[in-house]
Amino acid sequence: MPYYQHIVILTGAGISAESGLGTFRDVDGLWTKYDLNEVATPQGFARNPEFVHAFYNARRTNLLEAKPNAGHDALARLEREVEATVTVVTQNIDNLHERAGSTNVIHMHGELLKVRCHAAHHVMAWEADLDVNTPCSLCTEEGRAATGIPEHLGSLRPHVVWFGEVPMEMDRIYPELNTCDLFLSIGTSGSVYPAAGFIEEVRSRGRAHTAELNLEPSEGQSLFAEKIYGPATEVVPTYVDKFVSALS
Ligand code: BJW
Repeated sequence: MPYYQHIVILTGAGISAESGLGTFRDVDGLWTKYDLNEVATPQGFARNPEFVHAFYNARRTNLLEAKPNAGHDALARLEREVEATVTVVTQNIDNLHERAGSTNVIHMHGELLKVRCHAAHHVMAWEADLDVNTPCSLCTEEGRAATGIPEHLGSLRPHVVWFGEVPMEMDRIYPELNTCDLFLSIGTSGSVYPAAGFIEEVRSRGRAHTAELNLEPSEGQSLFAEKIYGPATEVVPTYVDKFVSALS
């Protein structure tokens, strides 16, 4: 196993599936039960905010009951036990990487346990249910009035990235992709951009080893040098074990 200095790990819903959080595009995934245009677009939220709040309230409750699994634990172990810089770029809005012990996590699609207001974009931690009447406790009356959007005066929305919105922290993510020497993609179908394009970004530099660990081949599988298929709770710990023991 070569010596790596900078490891970037892209994760998706598949790493949290065995913690009981639903994926999106699998046979029983969230997008088979919900129309993504209704619950994961700004237009859907504008049309029916109560419905979107109910969708995220249920997922928040589910997350509060969930626990990190052996896949999350293994990535935290990797960060602890190798000398390399390990960055997890996650598309997931859950906090299971952090709860497993990973300390360098970038949430490109936001965080389920945060909300923000429409008026001043205050972001705050949030574990309770949310509804259209929940006001932003940080907004002043002037701030609310300044939005010019009467129906959104200081009201709150989930701090997540919907289709058509710009993902978060891209200015931190691209430098990571451009300087890593190992890129792992774990538990993602590779069907949502810009994350689906990260493998090409990494390959364009031509210096990083690339590996996909997933239940099944993703849409971008042909672009990865190494492919390992199986449940995240099995393949990720095995991969990390080999990695860590080769270094010791
Ligand atoms: C297991 C497993 C187990 C199962 N073990 N594995 C054409 C080209 C380029 C872009 C576009 C385009 N057409 C449209 C776009 C834009 C659009 C897009 O990509 N659309 C596609 C449908 C084509 N993208 C956007 O709008 C994004 N914004 C954007 O592009 O802004 C422009 C911009 C970019 C950059 C800089 C400046 C400007 C925003 C995308 C927002 C996505 N939001 C969601 C919801 C977030 C909140 C929430 O969670 O509710 O993010 S949608 C949903 O999909 C969620 C996920 O993060 C994301 C990815 O899903 P993921 O994680 O891959 O899950 P699945 O279910 O798809 O796959 C799970 C995988 O796990 C499977 O492969 C299983 O096999 C596997 N698995 N069990 C291991 N036990």
